[in-house]
Amino acid sequence: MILIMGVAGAGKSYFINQLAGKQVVEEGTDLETCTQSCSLVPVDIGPSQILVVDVPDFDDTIRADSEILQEIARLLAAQYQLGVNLKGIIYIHRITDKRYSASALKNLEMVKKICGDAALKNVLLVTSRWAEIPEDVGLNHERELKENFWAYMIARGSNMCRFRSDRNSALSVVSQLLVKDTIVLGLQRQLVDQEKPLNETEAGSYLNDDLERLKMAYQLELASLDKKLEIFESDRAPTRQIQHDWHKEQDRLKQAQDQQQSLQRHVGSEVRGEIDSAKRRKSALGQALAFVPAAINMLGLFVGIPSIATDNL
Ligand SMILES: Nc1nc2c(ncn2[C@@H]2O[C@H](COP(=O)(O)OP(=O)(O)OP(=O)(O)O)[C@@H](O)[C@H]2O)c(=O)[nH]1
Ligand SMILES: [Mg+2]
Repeated sequence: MILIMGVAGAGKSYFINQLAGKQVVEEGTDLETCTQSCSLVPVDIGPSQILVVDVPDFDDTIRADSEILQEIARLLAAQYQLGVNLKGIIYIHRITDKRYSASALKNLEMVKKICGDAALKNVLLVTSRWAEIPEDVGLNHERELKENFWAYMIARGSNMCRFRSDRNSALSVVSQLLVKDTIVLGLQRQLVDQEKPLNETEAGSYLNDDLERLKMAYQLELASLDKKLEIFESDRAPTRQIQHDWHKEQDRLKQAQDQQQSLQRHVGSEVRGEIDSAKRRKSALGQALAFVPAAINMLGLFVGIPSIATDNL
């Protein structure tokens, strides 16, 4: 199994479609988030079959980061416990991007936290869209990535390579991971071996700290609105607007609290329980896809399998 990650519009789904040689996952636009949940795509590569996961990006406009991390954590906990081999992560970045956006930084940081330093040698940092930029400008961007944003990962064994937007290039990128030893990610060790709740894993605590900062900002804003309410006590028009803002801020605070709470789940043991009960039940999906190996079949319970993709099996 291989995970494909990167910022919204980086070209994760495009890469997977090129690799599969047909449209198996939906592509979006450069700006808006398209892939909303993890999809598991089985792809034939020569004599071997691999599972490619189209991973939704963090800092998404629709779903909370905590929700996305839970989904990734469930999939990775299931894959590890089912004994499906993981070869690594492909992180895609558009070489055309002039600046490394806050979103791209967050996605990169999450890749690092999910992997842990010891697994960074199984990360491929892939630049795409070379045809859309003069070669010398691309080379400058590439140097900046290598010396700056990606230096930490490269020092710990991550490799850089270029994706030339076609099937052959996608195959050559993926084959660089396939020759590597299989890997267990830091997140998997923390969730499954150490039985930590998600908020105590590196990736979860990173998001938890973010939420803590947001909560403090909302609380400060609420306190300032309380003061304004006292000042304008007898003046109805501004009071109404302040009350409206107060409720909006209160809602945001509640959402951040709910997200923090959702990160407290013991994903590793929850998934183990689900796998055990699915084994007992011999799930409906298992019967529908009886020709798919059992472990992959089970993994399908934790994510969506695009229907066209199963033609490949
Ligand atoms: N020509 C060309 N178009 C690309 C390439 N990569 C992505 N695109 C286009 O860029 C748009 C965004 O690509 P997607 O593959 O949907 O991006 P994504 O990373 O899956 O984005 P999300 O699912 O939103 O996170 C789509 O219209 C793709 O067809 C590429 O290498 N070459
Ligand atoms: Mg996508």
